[in-house]
Amino acid sequence: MKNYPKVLTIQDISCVGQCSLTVALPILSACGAETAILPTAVLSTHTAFPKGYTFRDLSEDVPAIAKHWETIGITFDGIYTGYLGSIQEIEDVQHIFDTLRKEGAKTFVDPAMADNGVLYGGFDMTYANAMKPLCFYADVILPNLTEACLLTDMPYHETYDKAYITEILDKLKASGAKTIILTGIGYTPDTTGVVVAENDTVQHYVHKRLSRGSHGTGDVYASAFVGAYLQGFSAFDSAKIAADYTVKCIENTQDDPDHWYGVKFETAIPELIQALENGKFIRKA
Ligand code: PXL
Repeated sequence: MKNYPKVLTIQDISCVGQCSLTVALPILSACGAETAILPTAVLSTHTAFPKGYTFRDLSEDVPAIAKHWETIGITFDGIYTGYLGSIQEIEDVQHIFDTLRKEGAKTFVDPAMADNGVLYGGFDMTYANAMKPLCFYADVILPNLTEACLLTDMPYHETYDKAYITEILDKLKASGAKTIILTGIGYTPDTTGVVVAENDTVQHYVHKRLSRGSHGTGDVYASAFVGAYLQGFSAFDSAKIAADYTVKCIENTQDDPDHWYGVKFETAIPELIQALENGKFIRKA
């Protein structure tokens, strides 16, 4: 791989469950990036496991860690945020974008807070509203449909048409969103896909929809997207590479009912690396 970007990812450590940092770190490494982590919380499992999970809030540590890096001049080519545990952390991340990015660095926000019309355990509308300014500040956002509805105060619908998606995109742009990667969008029962809105263009990458809904696929998707993007692929090509990889991860998991909590993303890493290698010639940088 051509580039060796230095990326900071800010999200929780769910010790068991194949999401957030345990997914982002290996995928970004596979994409050839040097990766630094800033954990927002430590949980025994992600919040979809049966109740009883532990939650250690690291909101106090986040600014202290960032301050240390700032004083010794550590900066990044990309900063990518996922699940943030508190409103305080959402606010602090904006400051971290300002202080720890290299010139020309890109910021990516996956507003990981909801899916299928429901907020994740522990989050409420105050949290969802606090996510808005961060999303409208970032260079690239990667919401699913539920999160996009929360960011735009639109009602969530399970079935919809193009006009509904266009209205959501327009509202996001009017609020200041720049590149929008809207995941899980399909207009027929057996397809889904990614809508990429950038400048004045809107493109839709359509792919097959697998019947099994899977936890952690948003994190797998966002990590592969950021990894490809920092290798110099366009937003649309990164969206495609990440989508094909995520589909493969679900395929490799779907016949195992015991593996309900995440996807076997490790098994498809060779295909992800191959896609990055094969696509070298279409890179913009
Ligand atoms: O994959 C998103 C995610 C990340 N982190 C934690 C979660 C979830 C989704 O449920 O609970 C702690």
